[in-house]
Amino acid sequence: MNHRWGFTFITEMAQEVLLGDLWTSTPPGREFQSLALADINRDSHPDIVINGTLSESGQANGPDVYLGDGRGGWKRSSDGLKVLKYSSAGLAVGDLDGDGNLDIVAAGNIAGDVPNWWGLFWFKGDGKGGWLLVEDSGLPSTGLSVVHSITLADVDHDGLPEIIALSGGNNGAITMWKRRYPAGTDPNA
Ligand SMILES: [Ca+2]
Ligand SMILES: [Ca+2]
Ligand SMILES: [Ca+2]
Repeated sequence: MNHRWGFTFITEMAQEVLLGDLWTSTPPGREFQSLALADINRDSHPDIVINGTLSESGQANGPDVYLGDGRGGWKRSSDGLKVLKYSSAGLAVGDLDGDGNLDIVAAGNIAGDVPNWWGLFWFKGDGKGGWLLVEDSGLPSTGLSVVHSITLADVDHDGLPEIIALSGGNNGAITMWKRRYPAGTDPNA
């Protein structure tokens, strides 16, 4: 057999290299919905960020990060991210505050099992794979219909990215969130 593509399968517990026709589903009770690539820890090796890691109700959820070693090995680096009740597919990686370290903006539900209680959460990166939820980010922590997709773009060319989120469901909408104050000029900081 002449396989043109092999693949690396990354699980929660371990990474295995599977070639060819093998396929393995995610473990029972878990689901991953979205993926982004970025060099989180600035070692020039791409890293993987995943969101929508739904597991059993009542467990802490949130994005997952796997740091790549450049040789196909991956190390989990998700400390500080598991603060949500549920997470959805909404995920983007970028430097939200211009400090040079990549941040994660992820959609999730921190409030409970209620429709339209989805929000956007800024996890500030330390450039080494550590994460801290910015509690008073000003982003909505609830009130959105389920967020399927997020992207970042500096729409107004002020040097900081805006957050553009697509909500689905009955109250579907595209919303854009802009920092009111560029880095270092927030009078409330
Ligand atoms: Ca890296
Ligand atoms: Ca940053
Ligand atoms: Ca901007």
